[in-house]
Amino acid sequence: MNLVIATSNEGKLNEFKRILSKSFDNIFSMKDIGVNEDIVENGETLEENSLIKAQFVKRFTPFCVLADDTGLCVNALHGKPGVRSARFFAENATHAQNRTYLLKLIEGVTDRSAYFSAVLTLILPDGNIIVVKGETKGKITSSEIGDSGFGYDSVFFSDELGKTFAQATKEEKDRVSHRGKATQELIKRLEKIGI
Ligand code: ITT
Repeated sequence: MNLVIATSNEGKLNEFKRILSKSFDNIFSMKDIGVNEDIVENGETLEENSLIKAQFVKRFTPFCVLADDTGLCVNALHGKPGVRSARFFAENATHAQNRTYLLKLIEGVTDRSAYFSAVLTLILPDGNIIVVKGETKGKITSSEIGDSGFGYDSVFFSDELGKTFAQATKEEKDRVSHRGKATQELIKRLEKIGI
Protein backbone atom coordinates (compact mmCIF):
# COMPACT_ATOMS: atom_id res chain seq x y z
CA MET A 1 0.00 0.00 0.00
CA ASN A 2 1.16 3.51 -0.81
CA LEU A 3 0.24 6.60 1.18
CA VAL A 4 0.15 10.32 0.42
CA ILE A 5 0.23 12.72 3.36
CA ALA A 6 -2.04 15.70 2.66
CA THR A 7 -0.04 18.36 4.48
CA SER A 8 2.19 21.27 3.61
CA ASN A 9 3.63 21.22 7.12
CA GLU A 10 7.12 19.66 7.04
CA GLY A 11 7.02 18.87 10.77
CA LYS A 12 3.82 16.84 10.51
CA LEU A 13 5.09 15.07 7.39
CA ASN A 14 8.26 13.93 9.14
CA GLU A 15 6.33 12.65 12.16
CA PHE A 16 3.91 10.65 10.00
CA LYS A 17 6.77 9.21 7.94
CA ARG A 18 8.42 8.00 11.14
CA ILE A 19 5.34 6.56 12.82
CA LEU A 20 3.77 4.96 9.74
CA SER A 21 6.91 3.64 8.04
CA LYS A 22 6.09 0.02 8.94
CA SER A 23 2.45 0.22 7.85
CA PHE A 24 2.94 1.42 4.24
CA ASP A 25 5.36 0.47 1.44
CA ASN A 26 5.93 4.07 0.34
CA ILE A 27 4.96 7.37 1.91
CA PHE A 28 4.75 10.42 -0.34
CA SER A 29 4.27 14.11 0.32
CA MET A 30 1.84 16.27 -1.67
CA LYS A 31 4.81 17.75 -3.51
CA ASP A 32 6.04 14.25 -4.45
CA ILE A 33 2.81 13.70 -6.42
CA GLY A 34 2.83 17.21 -7.90
CA VAL A 35 0.15 18.83 -5.72
CA ASN A 36 1.34 22.31 -4.79
CA GLU A 37 -1.95 24.14 -4.28
CA ASP A 38 -2.88 25.84 -1.02
CA ILE A 39 -5.89 24.02 0.36
CA VAL A 40 -8.62 26.35 1.64
CA GLU A 41 -9.43 25.19 5.17
CA ASN A 42 -12.83 26.77 5.60
CA GLY A 43 -14.34 24.21 7.96
CA GLU A 44 -15.55 25.16 11.42
CA THR A 45 -14.11 22.09 13.16
CA LEU A 46 -10.95 19.98 13.09
CA GLU A 47 -13.05 17.12 11.68
CA GLU A 48 -14.29 19.25 8.77
CA ASN A 49 -10.87 20.63 7.88
CA SER A 50 -9.23 17.23 8.12
CA LEU A 51 -11.79 15.82 5.67
CA ILE A 52 -11.47 18.83 3.34
CA LYS A 53 -7.68 18.30 3.09
CA ALA A 54 -7.93 14.54 2.55
CA GLN A 55 -10.64 14.84 -0.11
CA PHE A 56 -8.78 17.63 -1.92
CA VAL A 57 -5.64 15.52 -2.35
CA LYS A 58 -7.49 12.25 -3.05
CA ARG A 59 -8.64 13.72 -6.41
CA PHE A 60 -5.02 13.56 -7.59
CA THR A 61 -4.03 10.02 -6.57
CA PRO A 62 -5.26 6.42 -6.46
CA PHE A 63 -3.19 5.86 -3.28
CA CYS A 64 -4.38 6.13 0.33
CA VAL A 65 -4.47 9.75 1.53
CA LEU A 66 -4.02 10.90 5.11
CA ALA A 67 -4.78 14.39 6.42
CA ASP A 68 -4.34 15.88 9.89
CA ASP A 69 -6.00 18.93 11.36
CA THR A 70 -4.62 19.95 14.71
CA GLY A 71 -5.71 22.53 17.24
CA LEU A 72 -4.06 23.84 20.38
CA CYS A 73 -6.83 24.58 22.89
CA VAL A 74 -5.94 26.89 25.76
CA ASN A 75 -8.39 26.79 28.68
CA ALA A 76 -7.81 30.40 29.77
CA LEU A 77 -8.74 31.41 26.20
CA HIS A 78 -11.90 29.25 26.23
CA GLY A 79 -10.37 26.73 23.83
CA LYS A 80 -8.69 29.17 21.44
CA PRO A 81 -6.81 29.12 19.12
CA GLY A 82 -8.33 25.65 18.40
CA VAL A 83 -9.27 25.21 14.77
CA ARG A 84 -7.56 28.55 14.01
CA SER A 85 -4.18 27.53 15.46
CA ALA A 86 -2.28 27.98 12.17
CA ARG A 87 -3.86 31.41 11.60
CA PHE A 88 -3.90 32.66 15.19
CA PHE A 89 -1.87 35.86 14.87
CA ALA A 90 -2.94 36.55 11.28
CA GLU A 91 -4.08 34.73 8.12
CA ASN A 92 -0.54 33.91 6.89
CA ALA A 93 1.20 33.99 10.26
CA THR A 94 4.51 32.23 10.81
CA HIS A 95 4.82 29.68 13.61
CA ALA A 96 7.04 32.15 15.50
CA GLN A 97 4.42 34.91 15.25
CA ASN A 98 1.71 32.57 16.55
CA ARG A 99 3.85 31.52 19.52
CA THR A 100 4.77 35.10 20.45
CA TYR A 101 1.13 36.20 20.16
CA LEU A 102 -0.05 33.34 22.39
CA LEU A 103 2.56 34.05 25.09
CA LYS A 104 1.65 37.75 25.08
CA LEU A 105 -2.10 37.04 25.29
CA ILE A 106 -1.78 34.93 28.42
CA GLU A 107 1.09 36.82 30.03
CA GLY A 108 0.62 36.66 33.82
CA VAL A 109 -2.37 34.28 33.59
CA THR A 110 -2.24 31.59 36.30
CA ASP A 111 -4.27 28.81 34.63
CA ARG A 112 -1.97 27.80 31.76
CA SER A 113 -3.55 24.42 31.08
CA ALA A 114 -4.02 23.46 27.44
CA TYR A 115 -4.31 20.47 25.18
CA PHE A 116 -3.51 19.52 21.61
CA SER A 117 -6.16 17.72 19.61
CA ALA A 118 -5.49 16.07 16.25
CA VAL A 119 -8.10 14.65 13.89
CA LEU A 120 -6.75 12.32 11.22
CA THR A 121 -8.73 11.37 8.13
CA LEU A 122 -7.55 8.46 6.00
CA ILE A 123 -9.19 7.83 2.64
CA LEU A 124 -8.54 4.31 1.36
CA PRO A 125 -8.15 3.48 -2.35
CA ASP A 126 -11.74 2.11 -2.38
CA GLY A 127 -13.04 5.43 -1.03
CA ASN A 128 -13.70 4.20 2.51
CA ILE A 129 -12.85 6.73 5.19
CA ILE A 130 -11.30 6.20 8.63
CA VAL A 131 -11.31 9.06 11.16
CA VAL A 132 -9.31 8.94 14.40
CA LYS A 133 -8.57 11.50 17.09
CA GLY A 134 -5.75 11.97 19.60
CA GLU A 135 -5.34 14.39 22.49
CA THR A 136 -2.54 15.29 24.87
CA LYS A 137 -2.55 17.58 27.90
CA GLY A 138 -0.06 20.16 29.04
CA LYS A 139 0.60 23.77 30.01
CA ILE A 140 1.64 26.83 28.09
CA THR A 141 5.07 27.98 29.27
CA SER A 142 5.81 31.66 29.93
CA SER A 143 8.64 31.71 27.38
CA GLU A 144 9.95 29.43 24.64
CA ILE A 145 11.90 26.38 25.87
CA GLY A 146 13.76 23.90 23.64
CA ASP A 147 14.93 23.77 20.02
CA SER A 148 13.33 20.66 18.47
CA GLY A 149 9.97 20.18 16.85
CA PHE A 150 7.85 22.80 15.16
CA GLY A 151 4.79 24.99 15.59
CA TYR A 152 3.84 25.44 19.23
CA ASP A 153 6.24 22.74 20.53
CA SER A 154 8.53 25.17 22.37
CA VAL A 155 5.64 26.70 24.36
CA PHE A 156 3.84 23.43 25.18
CA PHE A 157 4.95 21.72 28.41
CA SER A 158 3.75 18.12 28.19
CA ASP A 159 2.21 16.79 31.43
CA GLU A 160 3.17 13.25 30.40
CA LEU A 161 6.81 14.03 29.60
CA GLY A 162 7.53 16.73 32.20
CA LYS A 163 9.21 18.89 29.56
CA THR A 164 8.24 20.82 26.47
CA PHE A 165 7.76 19.01 23.18
CA ALA A 166 10.70 21.04 21.88
CA GLN A 167 12.91 19.50 24.62
CA ALA A 168 11.69 15.97 23.90
CA THR A 169 13.31 13.46 21.58
CA LYS A 170 11.32 12.48 18.48
CA GLU A 171 10.50 9.13 20.06
CA GLU A 172 9.27 10.75 23.29
CA LYS A 173 7.00 13.15 21.44
CA ASP A 174 5.62 10.41 19.17
CA ARG A 175 4.79 8.28 22.24
CA VAL A 176 2.57 10.84 23.99
CA SER A 177 1.57 13.45 21.40
CA HIS A 178 -1.89 14.03 19.95
CA ARG A 179 -0.58 12.89 16.54
CA GLY A 180 1.28 9.92 17.99
CA LYS A 181 -1.81 8.68 19.85
CA ALA A 182 -4.13 9.22 16.89
CA THR A 183 -1.70 7.42 14.59
CA GLN A 184 -1.39 4.44 16.95
CA GLU A 185 -5.19 4.19 16.89
CA LEU A 186 -5.13 4.40 13.09
CA ILE A 187 -2.58 1.57 12.90
CA LYS A 188 -4.86 -0.61 15.08
CA ARG A 189 -7.82 0.12 12.82
CA LEU A 190 -5.76 -0.70 9.71
CA GLU A 191 -4.51 -3.95 11.23
CA LYS A 192 -8.13 -4.97 11.84
CA ILE A 193 -8.85 -4.67 8.11
CA GLY A 194 -5.60 -6.39 7.14
CA ILE A 195 -3.51 -3.40 6.10
P1 ITT B 1 -1.54 21.47 6.99
O1 ITT B 1 -2.93 22.07 7.13
O2 ITT B 1 -0.95 21.68 5.64
O3 ITT B 1 -1.48 20.05 7.45
P2 ITT B 1 -0.87 23.39 9.06
O4 ITT B 1 0.42 23.80 9.67
O5 ITT B 1 -1.73 24.48 8.46
O6 ITT B 1 -0.55 22.26 7.99
P3 ITT B 1 -3.05 22.81 10.89
O7 ITT B 1 -4.04 23.47 9.98
O8 ITT B 1 -3.42 21.51 11.49
O9 ITT B 1 -1.67 22.58 10.15
O10 ITT B 1 -2.67 23.90 11.98
C1 ITT B 1 -2.26 23.59 13.26
C2 ITT B 1 -1.30 24.60 13.82
O11 ITT B 1 -0.79 23.98 15.00
C3 ITT B 1 -0.10 24.92 12.92
O12 ITT B 1 0.38 26.20 13.23
C4 ITT B 1 0.91 23.86 13.34
O13 ITT B 1 2.23 24.25 13.12
C5 ITT B 1 0.59 23.68 14.83
N1 ITT B 1 0.84 22.28 15.18
C6 ITT B 1 0.26 21.18 14.62
N2 ITT B 1 0.77 20.07 15.16
C7 ITT B 1 1.68 20.47 16.08
C8 ITT B 1 2.55 19.78 16.93
O14 ITT B 1 2.63 18.46 16.95
N3 ITT B 1 3.35 20.51 17.72
C9 ITT B 1 3.31 21.85 17.71
N4 ITT B 1 2.53 22.57 16.91
C10 ITT B 1 1.71 21.90 16.10
